[in-house]
Amino acid sequence: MKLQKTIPIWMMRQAGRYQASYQAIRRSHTFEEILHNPAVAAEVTLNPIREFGFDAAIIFSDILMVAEALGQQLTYIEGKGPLLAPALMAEPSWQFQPQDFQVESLNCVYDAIRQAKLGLGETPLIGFCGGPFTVACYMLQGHSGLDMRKIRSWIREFPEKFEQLLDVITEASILHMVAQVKAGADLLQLFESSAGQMSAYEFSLYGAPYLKKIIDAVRAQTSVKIALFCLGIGHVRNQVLALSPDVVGVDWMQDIGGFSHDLPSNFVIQGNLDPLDLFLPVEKLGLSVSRILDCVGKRPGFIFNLGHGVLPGTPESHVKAVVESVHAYK
Ligand code: 1CP
Repeated sequence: MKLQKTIPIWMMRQAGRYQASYQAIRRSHTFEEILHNPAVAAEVTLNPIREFGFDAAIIFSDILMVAEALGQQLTYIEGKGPLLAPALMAEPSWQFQPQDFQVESLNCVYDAIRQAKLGLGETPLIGFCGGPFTVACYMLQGHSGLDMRKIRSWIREFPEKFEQLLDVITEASILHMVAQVKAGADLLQLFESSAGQMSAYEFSLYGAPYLKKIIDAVRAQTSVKIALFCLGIGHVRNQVLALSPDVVGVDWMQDIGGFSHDLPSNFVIQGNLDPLDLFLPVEKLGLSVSRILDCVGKRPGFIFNLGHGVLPGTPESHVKAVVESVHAYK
């Protein structure tokens, strides 16, 4: 791994729709084709490193690949987002067992990791999966724009069924994370993007125990560092720390200085530029970057990132400007 003289920076969703190179590839490949084609997925993974000089790559894949491997059909509807069919809320008779997940069904991801590694040299590659709660919400509703009132009402009606679903996703995620490491992933990240949609109590039932199971099982089988990103970490911060991830993702809503002050130094912090700030004029964007660096730039291990993913339409020149100013920080 690269010896870091500057603050490392990568961006969640750094490969995607804001890039001209990604748009060009999408003119000849659907999203699903890229997910299943290791050579193209590897290319898409490498492009942000070549174009912007990020310090880590994240494998081009999706958290919903686990749902697909469990038997739902994943399609991407232009202008709408991902679709999983059949939606579990509409299919009361579904039953999943852990043995429904065959890790080989995600070989395309592991092959993409192997191919991406060949082009990365010293730059580390991040493997990932979704938090079980987040993946389960998509599986239940079947499409993006989660209606959490509806989903949470369903969970209240069928808590045991929901726990059974979380168990199956958790077991699949453990196998998937370990397989990504075996294929060459240097670090892992868990994306619990719906954490902020749960009460602290719901997180203690449906978030923390399953995330813990994944972190503990992956730790028992590999030695890679694990980052945990919870969108809306504020009200569940202590529960997240109790899971002892190596790296704590801080979302864009949080006061990163306050976070750093409260967090023991054995936790590495990652975050938390507001993705919307990337649309600001470059000078103002620079102020947002400095505000973060002034708070946590000297914290050992700090990793600069966004507080959620890069948005479509983000100017590429602004992404480049952020990478350069983080690397220039002394
Ligand atoms: O070509 C296209 O238009 C497809 C858009 C797209 C892309 C580029 C989707 C559909 N997924 C991805 C790739 C992706 N998704 C990556 C790898 C690329 C990278 O990070 O550089 C990763 C890590 C994800 C993770 C992901 N997918 C999350 C967790 C992170 C987050 O943003 O909160 C979630 C919630 C998804 C579901 C999903 N897949 C795609 C979209 C548009 C969404 C979000 C749907 C929604 O907003 O509800």
